[in-house]
Amino acid sequence: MKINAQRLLENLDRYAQIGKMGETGVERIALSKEDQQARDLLKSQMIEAGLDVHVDRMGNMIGIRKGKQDDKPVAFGSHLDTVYAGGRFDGVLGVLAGLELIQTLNDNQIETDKPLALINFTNEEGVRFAPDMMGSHVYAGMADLAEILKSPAYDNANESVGSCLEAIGYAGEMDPGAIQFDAYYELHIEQGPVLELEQIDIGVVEQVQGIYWTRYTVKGEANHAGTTPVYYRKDAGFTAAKLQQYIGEYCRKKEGSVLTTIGSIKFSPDAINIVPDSAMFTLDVRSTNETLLKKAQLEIDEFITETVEGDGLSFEREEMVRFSPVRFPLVMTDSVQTATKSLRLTYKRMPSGAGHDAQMMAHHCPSTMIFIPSVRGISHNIAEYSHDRDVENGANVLLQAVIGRSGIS
Ligand code: HGY
Ligand code: MN
Ligand code: MN
Repeated sequence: MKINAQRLLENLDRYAQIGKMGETGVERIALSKEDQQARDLLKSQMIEAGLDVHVDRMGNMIGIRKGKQDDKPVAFGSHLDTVYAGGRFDGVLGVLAGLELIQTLNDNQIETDKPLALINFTNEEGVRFAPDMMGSHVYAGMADLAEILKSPAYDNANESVGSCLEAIGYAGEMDPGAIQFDAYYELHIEQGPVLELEQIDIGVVEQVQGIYWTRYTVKGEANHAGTTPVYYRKDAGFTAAKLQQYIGEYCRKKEGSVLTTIGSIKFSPDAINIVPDSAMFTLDVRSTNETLLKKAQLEIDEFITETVEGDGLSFEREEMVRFSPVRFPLVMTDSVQTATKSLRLTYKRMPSGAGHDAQMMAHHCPSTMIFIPSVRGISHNIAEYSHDRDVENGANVLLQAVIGRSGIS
């Protein structure tokens, strides 16, 4: 039994129109009206595929397909939201390949032993509301729902996760975590260059990097760019530049064992002729090794304190995310490997550099991921692309892994 590749590719095209940016890009920020449109389309397709649709208080969407046994469902899915100026595969591939899996079983009138669950998790990207992997984080019981619903948008303190969920009509009734899953599979693009460079069909994902997100605000004193002598300046921008230099060099010295990124920096008052009085920047630190992750965070914080105070300035520090590295259980990674070999596809056991909902679901049930190659390793970019044959291969591996786990008797 194979999936209907044409139907899946057409569906990917359909969702790529929702939040379309340029020729190939998609911008569908969590809890935006574009997210709402994609959710509405998914809900109608879930109902059409005969699923019982549940929406929990985090806005996570869960479509249940009954099985012969009244057992914990085998779950699979990912997320429909994207980053700013994102691509047409990140997240949505896992959700639509999951829908295609259901449609293929329907076409073949097959009822699995265990029930199945297709999931769209809320706000995986975390680009407007922290933390990322928000919906799965709460579903796995790792964060307090009330607290998360109060999370304000980075760009508008008057908008919260809760108020936006209400506004788009996805503030559900079910408590997150109410449905206990047997296992969770996530098909996703690799978002890196490895599979393409090594000409390998499938990534069997063994572990996911830990992620620390921290926001710093260096505080100086606004002053006139033309009248203020350098010795008199408290230039938050100049001090922040020293920190950027250190942080950029830090990961270049670690040869990939630790990655450090400043993805956003904002000066205020942000004017050409004013010495900035504040420089706010975000720090993203990642490693598969929790000791290295903690050490990097510590060393960077020490440097920030020393440099800012040495320049006579001060700073604020806000911890946004502290996710540990996760290793998936052998029973799950082997099930993906078996499914891949049954389809005569090549595979590589590998880590994930990106965070994913599976990283959170690993705290709820046995979980794992399936990667397909990303062209030129590009992602979080409108040029993100994966070939049709890789999309088809990934969806067929997902189908075989899930029916292997759920059983067909
Ligand atoms: O940040 C990440 O790794 C994911 O794309 N949210
Ligand atoms: Mn993703
Ligand atoms: Mn992403």
